[in-house]
Amino acid sequence: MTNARALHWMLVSLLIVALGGCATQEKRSDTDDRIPVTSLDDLPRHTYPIAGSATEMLQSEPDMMMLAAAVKADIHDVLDKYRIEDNTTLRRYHGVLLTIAMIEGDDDTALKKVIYLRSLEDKEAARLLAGLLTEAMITARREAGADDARYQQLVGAHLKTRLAEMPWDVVGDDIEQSKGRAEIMSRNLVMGIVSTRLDPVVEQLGGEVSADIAWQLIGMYYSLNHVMPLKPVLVQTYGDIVAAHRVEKADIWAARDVELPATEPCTPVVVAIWDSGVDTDIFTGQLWRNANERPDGADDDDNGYVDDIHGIAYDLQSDPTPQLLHPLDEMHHDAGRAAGHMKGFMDLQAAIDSPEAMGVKQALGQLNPQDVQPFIEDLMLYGNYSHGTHVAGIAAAGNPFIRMLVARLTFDYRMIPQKPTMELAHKGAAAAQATIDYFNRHGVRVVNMSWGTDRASLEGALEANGVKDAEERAELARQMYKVQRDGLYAAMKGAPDILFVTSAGNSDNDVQFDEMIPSGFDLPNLLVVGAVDQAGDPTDFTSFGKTVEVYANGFEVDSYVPGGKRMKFSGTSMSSPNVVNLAAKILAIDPTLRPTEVIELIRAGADRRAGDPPMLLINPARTIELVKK
Ligand SMILES: [Ca+2]
Ligand SMILES: [Ca+2]
Repeated sequence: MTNARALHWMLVSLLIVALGGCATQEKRSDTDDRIPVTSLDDLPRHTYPIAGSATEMLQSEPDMMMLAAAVKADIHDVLDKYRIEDNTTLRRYHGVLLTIAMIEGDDDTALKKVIYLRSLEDKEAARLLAGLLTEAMITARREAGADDARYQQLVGAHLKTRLAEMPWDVVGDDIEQSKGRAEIMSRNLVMGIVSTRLDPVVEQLGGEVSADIAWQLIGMYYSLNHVMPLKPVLVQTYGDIVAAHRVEKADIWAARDVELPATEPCTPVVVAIWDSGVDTDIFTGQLWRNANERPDGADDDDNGYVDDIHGIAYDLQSDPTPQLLHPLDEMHHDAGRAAGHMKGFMDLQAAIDSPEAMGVKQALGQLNPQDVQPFIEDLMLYGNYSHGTHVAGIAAAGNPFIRMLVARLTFDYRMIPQKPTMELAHKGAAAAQATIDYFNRHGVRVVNMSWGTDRASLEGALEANGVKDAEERAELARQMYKVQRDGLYAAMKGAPDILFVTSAGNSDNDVQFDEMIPSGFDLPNLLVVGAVDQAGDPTDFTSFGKTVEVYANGFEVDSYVPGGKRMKFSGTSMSSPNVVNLAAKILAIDPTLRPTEVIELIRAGADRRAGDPPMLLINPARTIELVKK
């Protein structure tokens, strides 16, 4: 499916260095006559002129101040005119206003925004941590002035005081990630992203960019000039706090885990790993096998797929290919290096001082702007290459009765993604239908879908490919999205005997407001899964919304990467296959159950996590007990 995104969160946090901050609807009077907004698509598109290249713009204070003023005026306009019933979107708008207030030195507005942003946070850890750095920076510059030699030390001291008061079991994961993010902050990295990702786009667009890009520029400007100079003191402060509090959180999952002994009287269950591809060599004995196909370069069973012995694959253009694992021939450097960097990034996020974490810090330190594109693309390509295998390992653990059928779809790893077209949208929808038809023909009972797409990313990809008119981009994206959404929805609905399990996504957003598919679908044979950590606490990245029914472990989950080594990945991509793992075991014990009955057993066995927000955490041991009754 073209423009689908692997739900990988590592790169998102890499790129978004500064557009942080968060905020609740400012109280209005009861006679609110603003236009209600229930979807991101209902909001107006603003555009902004860019003088010269994005690189030049970022280095010109007067130009950036003008851009910030124009963006601020438009956001105020939107907030006056529309009643936005989505905290994530409100957080984005007010977060940009906070950044602009900081750039403008408007401390009073910035402090008000911090308080407001906290009230918009749905997650406890985020509510506690939102705006702490901003407050520390403002307090420090009121005491000493930002140019004073004492300023940096004062920021560190104020931040440390505030962090020390926080309950570590609630905010620990987030602070460890803050340390990791501080460590990878680099001017060259940001400037490299600007020159390879934004400069060509701005040129193609003729100097008129969307609010999306304008906001990115403002965030980068703030990061470069206000946050990055604090890097040493931030690394030190977060590091001290982590070192002082570090206790491994209790792991609640081992006690809930179930292993099916090979001797049990169970039935083999066909489970599809619909993902970026799988290294099948790792899973001997746990693979589905097409008895009518041989590895001879021919389509022996005449079903339209050459050599589909363990499954099928589609490339980026949604054309069939026999390669069940994403090829690596487009790597700029060798794959081993990218694998090391991937592990290094994951370790940095977890505040683990491994040799790989050291390696990635060194590599980033030496990175010139022209090296940024190959560096990031190799990492993204390795991410796509390894994603499906990692997911498969989680789905298959402890189950000798699983028979995995691989269905590969392809995600773009390039900084400027393939241009979306109507033709590709139709091909993607047809490939989705053909894939689900294949599942139906071969007795698939459960499908893992750790991916998703949305309308806004199509709009962004059109802008990245130089489609100039904002309204035209919006309309084209709407049409292509409709083709993909309707196609996928119809195909899933048409397979009511298959249980589909999908990840909520890693954007900390409401999946329906943002029109995410498939996680925004409401179907009786679909289960949407969010991510918690090893202790069952919500992760800062997990998306939510009323279609998200259960939560499972999606934080630093250990599984295979191609070749058979193991690595810890985080994301709702990892929580979804934990639920598939359970569903496959349920069906191995009782193959007569229908998808809705499997969902009901998963829900009935789950633990209700009290607190804010309340969540259902899967409990495989209890659910399996219920099945055996
Ligand atoms: Ca075939
Ligand atoms: Ca063949």
